[in-house]
This record gives sequence, C-alpha cells and structure tokens, in this order.
Amino acid sequence: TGLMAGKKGLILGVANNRSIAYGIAKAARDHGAEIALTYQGEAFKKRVEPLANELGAHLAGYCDVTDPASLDAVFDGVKEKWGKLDFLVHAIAFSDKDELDGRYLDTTRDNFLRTMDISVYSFTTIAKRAEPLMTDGGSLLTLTYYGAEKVMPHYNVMGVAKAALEASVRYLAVDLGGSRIRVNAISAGPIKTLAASGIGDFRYILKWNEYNSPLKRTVTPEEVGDSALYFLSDLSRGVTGEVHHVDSGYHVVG
Ligand code: 0WD
Repeated sequence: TGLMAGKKGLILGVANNRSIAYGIAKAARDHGAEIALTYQGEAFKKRVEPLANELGAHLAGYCDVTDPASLDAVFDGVKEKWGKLDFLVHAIAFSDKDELDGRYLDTTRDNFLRTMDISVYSFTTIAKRAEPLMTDGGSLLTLTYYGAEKVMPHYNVMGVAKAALEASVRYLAVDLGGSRIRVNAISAGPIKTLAASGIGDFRYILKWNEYNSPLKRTVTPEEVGDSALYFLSDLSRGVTGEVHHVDSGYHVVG
C-alpha cells in the first residue's frame, strides 16, 4: 500500500548515493513503487549495484544516452520484465567542465552539441521509447535548474540546454497528452553532487542560496524526492507541462 503502490518506474541518472535521482528513487520506493535503475558504464555499475540492492530495485542495465543500442536494450528489458511502465525519471545532464567557467561566449560547437544531445535530446528520445509502454497513462519527470531562466554564474551552455529542456517539457506535454502521459520538470536548487562539482565556484553558489533563499538553506535530494512523488503519483493527475521549483523559494527573490 502507499501513494505509489502498484506503480512501476524507470529512473535514469543515479551515479551515487548523493544523486538527485537516488533521492527520488528512495522516495518512490518508500511509498510502494517498484523501480528499475540503470548505470552509465562499468565504473558506475560498481556504485549503482549496491544502491539497487539496498532499494530492492531492478538493475535495468547499462545505459549511455549517446548509445541508442543501450537505450533499446534497457526498454526491451523493461518490456520483458514488466510489460508496461507507469513513470520515468530523467536526471541526466553533461557538459565539458572546462566550459562551465568563464564566458558562455567561448562555448565550442562540439561541446554545445554534446551538451544538447545528452542533456536535452535524451529526454525526447526516452519519452518516445516510454510512450508505447505507458499503456495506462504515465508520468515523465526531468530535472532542470534556474540557470534556464536567469543568467547564473558559470552555468553557461548548461543554462541554454536547460532552457531547451524546459521548452521540450511543454512540447512533449502536448504530444503525449492524448496518451494520458504527463510531462513535468522539477527545477531543483543547487545540491552538491558529482555533476555539480564540475560547475565553477559551486560552493559560492550554495552559500549564495543559503543566504538569499526564503527558507535560508539549500535543499536535499530527499526533499526533491518528496516533491517528485507528487508528479509521479496520481496526486498530480491534472498537471502537465509544468516546471516546479524545489529551491527553498530562491526563484522568488533571485
Ligand atoms: O545542483 C544540482 N546538483 C542540480 C542538478 C540543480 C538542478 C538540477 N540538476 C539536474 C542536473 O542538471 C541533472 O539533470 O539534476 C540532474 C541530476 O544531476 P545530479 O544528481 O546533480 O548529478 P549526478 O549525481 O552526477 O547525476 C547525473 C548523472 C551522471 O553522473 P556524472 O557525474 O557522470 O555527470 O547523469 C548521468 C550520469 O550518471 N549521465 C549520463 N547517463 C547516461 N548517459 C550520461 C550519459 N551520456 N551523462 C551523464
């Protein structure tokens, strides 16, 4: 029993136990969902496998969003195991660390395309693969950041990618609404994770949020997980195309 009882979900983007995706996986599991996790490569497998065991989650295999064959295998595996899917979490982003510093103006074409491919296009291709499995309707959730709306120091090309990701949420919401699939995003406040460690001066950004947000603190992956429950469960059955801030309220002052 529980809010997520009977729901089956695939969660992409657990790198370690500090990942936002891990906070979401834990919240979904604690409320009764059955979940599956993927890992980006062998190095990640060592860290994700024990987390999957701890959560009682299925290991849905290797998944690098730049390798379409790996996506085919993951979705084939889910189809075989469950025959359907109720929710999917996309918590994946990448950009060359050297360009998350200095000027946006200096972004290279190669890194621009790679950042958009991994951080934006991946959500669209995953949505397309999830659609046929979401036979009872479903919920797709991605993670974004305030740098999509306002210029944040060092966020650079990733801010441009998140703006495109948020626009994708709206277009996908329209495309998938007829299939009763909802598409939403959580705009999380800064959290110290592996991905965040690539952003220049991240400690300063954390402190800035702590001093200036209405709640006077940063948020945790667990808090993002609890908010995600609303989107992944039927509580939000009337909500799609939304970008919801879980950021201690920073966006009302920043
Ligand atoms: O402050 C933060 N940490 C915020 C993160 C604030 C607001 C939003 N976000 C977003 C991120 O942009 C991302 O979309 O949340 C999402 C999850 O990020 P995270 O939890 O902060 O970071 P992390 O634990 O590192 O997980 C992201 C993972 C990767 O880890 P690394 O460390 O390698 O970047 O995304 C995965 C990978 O596991 N990933 C990929 N997965 C499949 N294929 C790929 C890929 N090509 N590239 C990265």
